[in-house]
Amino acid sequence: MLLLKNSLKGTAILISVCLINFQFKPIDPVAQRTLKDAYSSYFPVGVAVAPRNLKGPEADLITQQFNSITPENAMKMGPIHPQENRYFWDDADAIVDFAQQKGIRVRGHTLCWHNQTPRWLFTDSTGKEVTKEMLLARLKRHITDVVSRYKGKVYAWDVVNEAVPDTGTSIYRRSKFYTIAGEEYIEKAFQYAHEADPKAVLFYNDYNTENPSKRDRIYQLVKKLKDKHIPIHGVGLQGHWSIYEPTAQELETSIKRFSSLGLAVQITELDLSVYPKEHERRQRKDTDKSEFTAEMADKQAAQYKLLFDVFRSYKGKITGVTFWNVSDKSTWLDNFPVAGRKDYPLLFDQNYQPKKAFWSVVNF
Ligand code: HXH
Repeated sequence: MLLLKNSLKGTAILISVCLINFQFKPIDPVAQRTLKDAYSSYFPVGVAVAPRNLKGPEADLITQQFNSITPENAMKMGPIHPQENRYFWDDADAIVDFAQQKGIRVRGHTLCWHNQTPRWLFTDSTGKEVTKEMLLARLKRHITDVVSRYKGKVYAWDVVNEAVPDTGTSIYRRSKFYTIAGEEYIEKAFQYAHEADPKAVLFYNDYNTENPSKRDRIYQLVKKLKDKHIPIHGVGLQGHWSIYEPTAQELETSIKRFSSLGLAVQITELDLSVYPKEHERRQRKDTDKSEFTAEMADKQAAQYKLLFDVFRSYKGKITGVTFWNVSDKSTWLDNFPVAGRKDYPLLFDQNYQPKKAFWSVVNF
């Protein structure tokens, strides 16, 4: 009897010791580090997703590591508004519902972009190009419907995407929006979005923002909007960079320049290609290798570290960093710009495991 009593007592003590350990002992802080925890006092860390990422191992990785998500394609005009009188909400709804269930914020992408636009947008029922008035009326209806549906659920929007050309001296890309409506379409897009959700944080978003000429023309565009009191709150640097670029100085120049206008800066589409950046689509050549070497892993870790060191040093000015896809298993850079070539631009490998670059980002 005494023996039984003692062994029960022993078990009780053992259980309480385990509980205390479970509750209070920090279990290897390094192995436990996640992106969202490491950066919790700096900015939300986000990821671009498709509905298929919201099940299985990718869903677990997303909820473990990220506290913001962005639909990679589901909220673009083509997918969400395929015909003038028909919206396709399923994919965007699924992503927003997932985020709400998991307590993750949503960054919307994108309301007005010259690519992935639906065919109906620029033509009338007789096949003729629409007038400026018609284009702006359609843009207003599109933006109002989309922003209203997710009002209070999407905290920030890329309102206008990639309106500045890469080369030349012009501020405005000669897109159909521009040739039909002139530069006013940009102001209008921000006004429509602000009217639909006055609390949403509104961004102009672009790539190649470290190119001095393009940086300067983007600056002029957003400055003009600010001077006219157009409701714009931030600039998105897409961050489609590589293991070779940008330098810390180039990045800092962009952050300082845009935040000098009182605008928030977010890195909205981060990935570091392991190949030198190319600016034309092309076929794969025999000399194009598709492997992820140890040298690439080291260089990528060093470049990610350099960039996040800069991001942290602009605490308060940088208000978000979003990765463009979940893991190297599949990314938009597979086959782009080189057909048939795989890329390895993210922090998690093809088996969803953290890469060397992951540790260089969370250990600081
Ligand atoms: C982004 N564009 C978009 O914002 C995002 O919505 C999309 O999911 C992925 C990337 C980046 C981009 C812009 C221009 C561009 C390529 C990518 O043009 C090129 C065309 C050929 C070769 C190089 C660039």
